[in-house]
Amino acid sequence: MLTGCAREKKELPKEELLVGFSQLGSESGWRLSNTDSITAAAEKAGVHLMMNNANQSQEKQIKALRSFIAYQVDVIAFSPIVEDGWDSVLREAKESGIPVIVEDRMVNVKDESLYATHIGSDFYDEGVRAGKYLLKKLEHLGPDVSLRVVELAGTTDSSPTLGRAAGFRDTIAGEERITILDSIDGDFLISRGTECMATLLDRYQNEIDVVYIHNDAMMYGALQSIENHGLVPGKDVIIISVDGEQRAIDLLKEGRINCVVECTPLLGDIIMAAAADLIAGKQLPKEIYSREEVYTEFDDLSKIAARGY
Ligand code: GYE
Repeated sequence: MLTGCAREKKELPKEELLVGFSQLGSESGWRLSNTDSITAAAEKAGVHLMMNNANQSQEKQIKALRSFIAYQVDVIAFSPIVEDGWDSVLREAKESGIPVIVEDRMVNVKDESLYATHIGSDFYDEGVRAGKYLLKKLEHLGPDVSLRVVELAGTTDSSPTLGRAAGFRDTIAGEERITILDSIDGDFLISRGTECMATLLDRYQNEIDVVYIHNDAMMYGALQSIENHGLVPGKDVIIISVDGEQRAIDLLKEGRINCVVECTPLLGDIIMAAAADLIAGKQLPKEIYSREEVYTEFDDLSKIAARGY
């Protein structure tokens, strides 16, 4: 059946590369910028893009990947909503000879040959950067201070949540004056940021010194609840966020948050270049990490360039 509509890949000019991209959803500004970056890069590179948005459903993502396989795209790229559960569909892609680029989030598969490369951020390292900032802050606050932390985590079992949580914990582990009181799954959503922060403030009243938030969207939401509670963000409560959207950098400059760990969504060009390389038969590194910074209240913030997201 399928051979009837098979595309004669070898005869296609390079600019007619067909990439199927499965985006996991639209949960945050970061995600929208990631989608835009990929669309714009495809257009620039003359790549035909088949794009599907799974609206936060792994089932829909798997369906999208299967439809790309049936269509015999040249390359599949996708940002997996969670780490587990991809072995079968990736095996199907491999058996069909379609190389797969894992974009942004990571997969947990038994057989590494099921994907060609992962292009995105080192989430563990992002957690380490957040932890290092907090150790420095503690040092500035003096020897008599101890800090109680609550965490607004992202989607359970997603790789940014796992990495950001682990890197942070490992970094502060040796410091007895820092305690994590609680952690709630806010699903990377602004609305959940508001809700979860309100819950935590009710639960712990004025015991919270630090909020470690896994993305900017939840941070925007949390700020509302902190202010509604009569607290001054950035002063009464130390706030650490991840992503580094322009709006977060502006809040940092205003002193309303204290630290932003950078995580770039602008992956489009590198994805398109990798797709072309794979079709040309080149071997890519298994991990291609973005180079990223951390911005804190201790830095000269006037030098930060416009973010572009
Ligand atoms: O931090 C968050 C988004 O997977 C790195 O997902 C991404 C995360 C990002 O919704 O804002």
